[in-house]
Amino acid sequence: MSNAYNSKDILVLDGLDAVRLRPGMYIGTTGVKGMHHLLWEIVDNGVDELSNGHGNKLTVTMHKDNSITVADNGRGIPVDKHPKLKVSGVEVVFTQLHAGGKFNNSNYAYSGGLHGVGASVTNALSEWLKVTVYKDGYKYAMEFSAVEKGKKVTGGVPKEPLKMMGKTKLSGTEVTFLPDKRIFGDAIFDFDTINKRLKELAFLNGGVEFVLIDENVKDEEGNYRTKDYNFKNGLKDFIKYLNDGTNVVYKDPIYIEGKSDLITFGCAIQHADNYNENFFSFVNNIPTSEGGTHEVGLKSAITRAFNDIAREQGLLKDKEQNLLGEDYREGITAVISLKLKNVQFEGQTKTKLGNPEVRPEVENLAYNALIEFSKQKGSKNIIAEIINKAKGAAKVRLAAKHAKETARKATSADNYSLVGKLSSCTGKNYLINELFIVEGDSAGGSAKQARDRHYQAILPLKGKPLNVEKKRLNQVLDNEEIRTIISALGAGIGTDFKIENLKYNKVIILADADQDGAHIRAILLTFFYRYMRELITEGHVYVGVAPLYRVYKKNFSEYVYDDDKLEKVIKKCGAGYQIQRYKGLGEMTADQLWNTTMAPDKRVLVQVQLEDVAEAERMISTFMGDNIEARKAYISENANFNKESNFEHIGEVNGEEER
Ligand code: TTJ
Repeated sequence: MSNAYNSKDILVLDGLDAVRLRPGMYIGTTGVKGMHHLLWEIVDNGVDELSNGHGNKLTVTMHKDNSITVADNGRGIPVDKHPKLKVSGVEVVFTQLHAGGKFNNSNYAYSGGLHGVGASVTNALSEWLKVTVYKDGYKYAMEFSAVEKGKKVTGGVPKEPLKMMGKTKLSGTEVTFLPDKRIFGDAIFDFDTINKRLKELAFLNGGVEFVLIDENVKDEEGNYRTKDYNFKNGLKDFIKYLNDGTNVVYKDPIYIEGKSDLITFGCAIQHADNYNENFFSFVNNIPTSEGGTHEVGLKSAITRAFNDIAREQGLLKDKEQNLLGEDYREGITAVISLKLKNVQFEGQTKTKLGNPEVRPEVENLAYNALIEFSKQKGSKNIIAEIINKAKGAAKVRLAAKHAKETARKATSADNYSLVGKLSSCTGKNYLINELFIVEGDSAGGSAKQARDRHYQAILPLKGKPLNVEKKRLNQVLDNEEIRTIISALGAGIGTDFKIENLKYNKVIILADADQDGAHIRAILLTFFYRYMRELITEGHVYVGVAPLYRVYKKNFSEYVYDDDKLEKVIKKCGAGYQIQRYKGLGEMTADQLWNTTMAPDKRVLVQVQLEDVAEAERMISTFMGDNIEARKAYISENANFNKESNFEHIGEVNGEEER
């Protein structure tokens, strides 16, 4: 059988050639993360079908050879010939750039795909891809593969046209592909990454079941590692999950939805007895971490609706002023999931919804839905709690003004006494200066000995700094560890934070790879997130990853940073190997600390990103909440920076600057 079965496909393959030529343009990177984009493209196609009410289950199966299968029980990709292109719908979907959602727009309510590039990009960057369609009583199959011609590799070439394979009672689409090693090297799919995304999709698509099967790992009974999610109450379940471990003000989250010609959305809201504001927004199942017009619209709706409801129910008297948006948002957790056809993403990370027409649309629909909600039986208590909490927030607004004064004082120049513990660097070039915040005095001491004092400053932390989750600004500033950090960074705090005054380009947190270390890291990240957010969004915050082991013998020595990599290194070392295990930074000599964690050409730094704010928030509320068991379980499961799959966020991996 010839591979390129039909000469006119050459034209079809032109687009895929462009993808092979510049993969980064389509999937961001050619590292682990880019490889996962191949999967998200396929998954999103399946989710589109299911979320439109066709089918209710999507399964992802990780195979041993790093190939991966996505199967849904929807209607199946069209098999009939495309009128213009004269090939099957299946072939169009996998060979035409952008064909994913545009094959027949009336069949797709919303164009899917993480970046909307479609399934053909996955095909173009795979060694092979197989698709099986179960549709209208028949089973069909087709196969594509990358073909080498001399030095040139062409991706996604059909082996032969779509073939009818016989009868079936099933319905759905199944796609299996193997990412091409010529593009992605030895990158492999990561269970935790896929698990997290499928769980998020399960929350966003209530009633759809998501299953993940990992054929690489078996339990004692010989069953493959499996996760199975089905959240019948969708966004309400999402909110309950996010607020797990916090004290909520009312038990059942509010749920509203809206629909117009332009948009549909669902939204869940719940208030907790803390002072934070957490909005999580999604557009077409894609997280919009930078917010945008849908969030703005929702916030206006909440303020306007609750003020009107409060007046209507006599909770705000005529002579009392309206409460502010920030009052109603104190302690709020809200999730909004919006569906929209022509999406414009903006912002630094293209995670901000730009469509201006969305703001008034969401505002009106959400306002009406909230007024509707206030008329339902059983909403009275919830509304009373919300208004009461907002009134409390309004009262302390004045106190907060006072707190800002304190903040100014904390950053003023006469505060030298506070930086007593800081060993500053001699150089004044903030573009290269680095501040290490180090857990424990002993590690702090080693770090001071080891550092290059020209550009590396050390701030040892005694014990745990203040838990900032449950405090208002003025209380936060009473804490000495926190004041030391503020003074050292020199850029102020809260609304007075001025990134241009920052004295260090990199702020590197060095904590042990254990539960206490994870806790300290979380507290510091929470503090930065709440009071110096730009520090994180502008990419100045890093977590230094310390090695867990050294594997060595005569003429061999290698540090291991990831538990999962230990075996590999042992094999590499060979017979007669020895292992040294590091329980904490404090156990390392100054030399070792320098060579593993501080020297720019050797260390492993993970740049802290807001990419997954939902998970960060959950981490924070779990860490800071009162549920100690949940906290412990969470830390060991999720707060592990010693994982190579995380190293892709790295500003530098062993000295290599970010691509
Ligand atoms: C299109 O309109 C007619 C009925 O079927 C619609 C469709 O394309 N459905 C569809 C596509 N269901 N599932 C997919 C799909 C699933 C996976 C896993 C991967 C891809 C590329 C598409």
